[in-house]
Amino acid sequence: MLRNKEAFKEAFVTKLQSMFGKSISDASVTDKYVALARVMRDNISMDWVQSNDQYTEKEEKQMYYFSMEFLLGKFLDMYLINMGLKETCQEALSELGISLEELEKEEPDPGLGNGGLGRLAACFMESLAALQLPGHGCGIRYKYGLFEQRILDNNQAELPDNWLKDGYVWEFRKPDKAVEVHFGGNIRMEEQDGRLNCIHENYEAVAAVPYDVPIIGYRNNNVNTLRLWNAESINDTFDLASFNRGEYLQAMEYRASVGMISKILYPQDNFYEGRLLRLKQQYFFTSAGLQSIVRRFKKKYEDIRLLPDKVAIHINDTHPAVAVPELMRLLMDQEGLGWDAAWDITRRTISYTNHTIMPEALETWPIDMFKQLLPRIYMIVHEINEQFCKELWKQYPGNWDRIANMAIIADGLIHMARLSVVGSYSVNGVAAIHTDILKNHIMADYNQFYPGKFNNKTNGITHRRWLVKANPKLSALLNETIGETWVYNPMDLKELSKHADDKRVLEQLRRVKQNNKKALAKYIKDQNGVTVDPNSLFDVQIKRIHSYKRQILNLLHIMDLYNRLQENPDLDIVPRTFIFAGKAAPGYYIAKQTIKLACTMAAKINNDKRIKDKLKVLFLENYSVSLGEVVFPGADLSEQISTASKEASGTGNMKFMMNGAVTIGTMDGANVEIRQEVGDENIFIFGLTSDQVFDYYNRGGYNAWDVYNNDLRLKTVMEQLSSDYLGVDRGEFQPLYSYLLHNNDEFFVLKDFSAYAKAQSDVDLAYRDKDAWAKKSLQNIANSGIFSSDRTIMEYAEDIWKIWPVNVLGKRKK
Ligand code: 26Q
Repeated sequence: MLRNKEAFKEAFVTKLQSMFGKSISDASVTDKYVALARVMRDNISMDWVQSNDQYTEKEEKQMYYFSMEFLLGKFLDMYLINMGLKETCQEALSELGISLEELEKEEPDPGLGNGGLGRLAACFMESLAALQLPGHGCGIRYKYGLFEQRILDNNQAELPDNWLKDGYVWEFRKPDKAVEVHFGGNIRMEEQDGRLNCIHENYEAVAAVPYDVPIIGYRNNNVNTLRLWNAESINDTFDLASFNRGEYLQAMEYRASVGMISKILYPQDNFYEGRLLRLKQQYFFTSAGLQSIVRRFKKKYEDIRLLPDKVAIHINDTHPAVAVPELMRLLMDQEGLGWDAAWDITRRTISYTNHTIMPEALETWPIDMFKQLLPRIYMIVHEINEQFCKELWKQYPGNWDRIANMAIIADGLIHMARLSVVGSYSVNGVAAIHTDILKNHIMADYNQFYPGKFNNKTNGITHRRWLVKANPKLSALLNETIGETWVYNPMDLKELSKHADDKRVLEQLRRVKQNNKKALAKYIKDQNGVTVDPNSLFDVQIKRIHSYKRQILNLLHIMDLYNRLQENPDLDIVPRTFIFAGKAAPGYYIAKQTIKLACTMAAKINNDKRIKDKLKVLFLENYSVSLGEVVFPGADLSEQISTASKEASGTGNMKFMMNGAVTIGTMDGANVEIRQEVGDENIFIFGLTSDQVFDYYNRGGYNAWDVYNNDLRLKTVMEQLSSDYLGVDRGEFQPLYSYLLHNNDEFFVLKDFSAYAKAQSDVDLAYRDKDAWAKKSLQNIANSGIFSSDRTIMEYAEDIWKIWPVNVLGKRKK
């Protein structure tokens, strides 16, 4: 239908006319964007129907990825690339006098996630479709995504992210597929035909209405579904009559409370807060998702016992952990199975990924809160716990401590990670070191009790978004140098290693990087009004602001560099541009102060003429998928400096690597595997190891004040932090100072400072040799294929989900 540009032009012009009654000359940029997106949408829907039909026809097992977050990014360009229509579209539009790039700016960037976990879910969706796997997403259609960040007077300000205000062309509302979700009320047992039945009464019913977003495979005909649920009042969807009974106020109150459920994404990342609304959100989308899965399953199959053969359900962290008791409920109360059969099915259907070992991120719910909101679900959790504790007792008779540590319900709390481990057949960590820590420390008891259940699946990123889309110049160079197969087979990037000593390739690579840095410099000039030199080393830390990620370590080091430059303006250092971006949770004081510190330092350093432009500091506001797509391609150095053991994996580290940045980092998360792939000469590793960190936690022996007193350079910057040195009121950054010293530096910032400074000076030396640096950059790209989410998804598909590619027959061809 859109095979050539003439057809494309015609479809576009026709759409513009039929939708807006306008010709090109009348149409606004928004009109043109919407028309283009609509043309694409029409084209997608045929393949979508085909995919679903053929998945059903062939009786293929389906996988559903349940996640509270999907950090999607923009789709238009991605879809054009995956459908093989980008050039056709570009040419067609340009002949009509329209710039595709300009239209792309009109698309909202749906920020339905906080950070790594949400972006991982989005990368997985893309890879599933690319690999022709029948895998779908299930989540929430938040009216407001992650807040928009502005920097005002060096402080973070939060604005609502009203991403739906102009409509969203990629979603398909499916009111006929709505289901009901029930909250509160009470449970009555009733005997019927010699069977005890559970009757749920006096509950509050909420309508869950799906909005489906198509996920398009790369140059195949597979279109999978991301189903996002919207909460609506039953009156709106099912029963307008009850509205007319004079219960107007009650009805309005009910409406408002229902509307809240899918109103906003919680902006905390790696931090748990036991809010009732959060639990409502969790049960809302999990129940809706499971109901629609069971409904679809029953349309095709008679025997519910086949569920685990035809359906895999994956829970992204514990946020959808109520899937375990909810599936039990559906199987027993709705399908009439007994406990044992239901439990057997549930535990062969659900698998779980853990994304953190940070205790403050582990979810627990107070029994009373849980019971009131979800009375039937609580009964089931209670019974799961009883039976589990009995098993534990058999295995470890009399070992109360061990049993208490493993029980799902303990100390008045329901432990969602424990529920997830017990209720699933597979538990995986997201990088080798992380899985190791799970198996040997955090979940060691479970690992012994369930041998073989724990496994590793190192994270990945979709190289089609993060390389093909974000870095077209590098992609073109790769195509020219090693052919185009790497787009399907990312491991083929290894071919690039053969050119590691080819001066011409190194020179081309340098030129690509230089151009990307110029584009980034322009973005910086436009946004921050600061001129940066593309010849300086672009040193980048972009990620959520969190104490364990140690942005402060980076900032303290910059202060030290600045001090040394002030003492000696002729100090021989490679000019550097330090770039930061990232959001702080609105209530996270230390994180917000960290942003303020970065912005304050930027103002002081960027305006200091004495240091001759050797140092620039930037804080780019509103980090998002779209901003990442501009920054990763222009980075020389990737900062991955979390306290060892704290960063489960990291995925930004992979995006940098794939775009030819070299990593400075600790032996944490996937950095360990990056090092293994590129070799010691192509990465800068420093700092405490996770074993050393655990040793200090367990045995003591670390005193932050000792480090402080024995390192004059460090002491100086710490004193500056607590003074008015940065041109702020004395005491402005005292909280950061106190936080570091008075908590005995729980993330070992002071402890790792000198090792970090040394690693940074090694970077400085290495960067001077342009050829040697380009070679490091090349080796990073060449060895990044393993970090494609294609590899990750293949492993999940084969080892955990047992799903297989489906070749959808359709019009588009490879
Ligand atoms: C939980 C309860 C209440 C409110 C919020 C939350 C919550 C929300 C988001 C807890 C955790 C998160 C997000 C965690 C996250 O992004 N973890 C990251 O996951 C990545 C993908 O596996 C890893 O690469 C990162 O290392 C890990 O930090």
